[in-house]
Amino acid sequence: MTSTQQKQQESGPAEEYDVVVIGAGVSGMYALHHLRDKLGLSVCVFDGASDVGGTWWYNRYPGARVDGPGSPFYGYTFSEELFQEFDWKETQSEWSEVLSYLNFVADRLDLRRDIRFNTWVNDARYDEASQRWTIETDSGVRASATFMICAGGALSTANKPDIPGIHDFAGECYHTGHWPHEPVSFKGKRVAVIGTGSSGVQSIPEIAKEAEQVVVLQRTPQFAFPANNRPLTQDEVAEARKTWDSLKEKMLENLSGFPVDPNPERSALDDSPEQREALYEALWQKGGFSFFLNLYSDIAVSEDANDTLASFVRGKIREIVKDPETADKLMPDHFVITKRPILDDGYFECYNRDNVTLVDLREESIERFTPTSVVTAEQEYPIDMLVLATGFDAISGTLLKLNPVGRDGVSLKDRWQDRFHNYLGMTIAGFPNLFMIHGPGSPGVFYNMPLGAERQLDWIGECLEHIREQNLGAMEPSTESEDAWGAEVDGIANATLFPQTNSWWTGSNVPGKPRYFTAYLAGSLYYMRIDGVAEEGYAGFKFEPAPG
Ligand code: NA7
Repeated sequence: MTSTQQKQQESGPAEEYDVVVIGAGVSGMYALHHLRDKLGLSVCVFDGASDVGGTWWYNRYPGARVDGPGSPFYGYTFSEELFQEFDWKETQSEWSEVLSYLNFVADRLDLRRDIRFNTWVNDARYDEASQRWTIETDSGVRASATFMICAGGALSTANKPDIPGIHDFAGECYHTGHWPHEPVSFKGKRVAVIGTGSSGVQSIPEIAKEAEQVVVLQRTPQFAFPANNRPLTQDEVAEARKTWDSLKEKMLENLSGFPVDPNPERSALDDSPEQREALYEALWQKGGFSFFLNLYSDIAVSEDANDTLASFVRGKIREIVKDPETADKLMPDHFVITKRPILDDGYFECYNRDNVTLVDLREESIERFTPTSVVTAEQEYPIDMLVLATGFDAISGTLLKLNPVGRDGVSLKDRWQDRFHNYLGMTIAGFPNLFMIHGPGSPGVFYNMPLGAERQLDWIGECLEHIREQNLGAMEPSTESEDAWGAEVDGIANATLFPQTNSWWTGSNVPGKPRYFTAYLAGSLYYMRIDGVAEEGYAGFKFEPAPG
């Protein structure tokens, strides 16, 4: 008797679907709409949260905003109606506005009737005889489906530091990625923040406005660029609505999935220092993600070109931060943009406040927590609240936490010990009919994420139709095609400076995680590549006929 059959005997029959989707965030929501409403499949989505939104449901910390190229282009493109009818208010929307948008989409597409909220999927197993996945949940619901789509998010499993005494700290303690839904007051409190990635950089200035004292515990100084968030003007919104077709076309053509014209290929070293300075200054003043979309083409590949931008930003930090010692501690020393670029709103400025202290953990490491303080190698800081802005076990962490069990009873943890083996960033040998969205080996966070999810799911939809039309039962890639794909991913990344920096992109933020650059860095070319595979009859995949 297989373990699936055994479980079935123990806890009764499973609900049956064509597709189960894990995660009701941006990707899972589109998966449901596309597969249910467009392809006519029976679909059930599971999510541990009480409503839609994924990342945006969880990340409600003060200052949390879209920090990519912002609204109105952080949204779905498959429906012109959705684009025309939602009123985005700011260029870098706050989490609550993105959540309103996702609620609007869920209402409009009547998604909630097929989503099981407050239901955490804690087991997933493939049965070779029936060619089906069976999932178990913490609410006792069991479901079985031919296909399983893992849309649990690239940034959803919190990375929490294991520091002696941290669990004894008796004050309030929050991780930015699991921020409480009730208001959190910093008034009159001494707050320590660990972490200066996007979440720390966004939240620290907001916390400092209200708290009595803020102690920032910084392990790696970061480059941050002005967000220059502002209200969208009525003219901008009207123009975007009028030119939607051409905007969408641009998004599909653009390497990163945003409606901007491609840059002429130009090295930073082709310009004089004065010309470079003028460009960098203009982009700094403009703010937003335009910095990264309008740069020289070799910033991420040439050390010398990279240094021109890094020096410019270091100069800005020195200009903004009044105390030279604090400015020294804030000087980043990695290649600029090889850690996720951060957009800030008054981050460096907040170190000019009397109530903000910067602790450089490279000089003064954290030794332990007590119930009322954090103790470093230099001194004890009494605190009332601890904010962990310490990021995520990104890209692979959420799927590994589920740890699906595939063919021959092999678990994903076993399969992914040394590397996140996959083909096309969506499929895994030994795990038939399982698809990942924004997983390792895909462009993921290097592409406009809602659009990227749409494009991956459109591809998956066509693949499911192919399987249905050909009366096939299961598909999975060969290990040879995984190896070739891995070499392609590595080849693209290794031509850049990205793998040289420790970051969550390389997995180096989580102890013991395989350290390599997992994203397919060629942006939109990825979608041409996967379309090519489909056109060649799904080259690199093995198919099995449907069961008798
Ligand atoms: P990030 O970008 O991973 O930042 C986490 C921060 O926490 C970063 O400064 C880390 O330092 C720091 N960190 C992590 N663990 C520790 C320990 N143990 N001790 C001290 N400091 C630590 O996560 P975010 O949530 O800010 O942003 C994630 C993404 O969300 C972001 O890139 C956007 O795409 C949206 P490190 O740099 O690793 O030395």
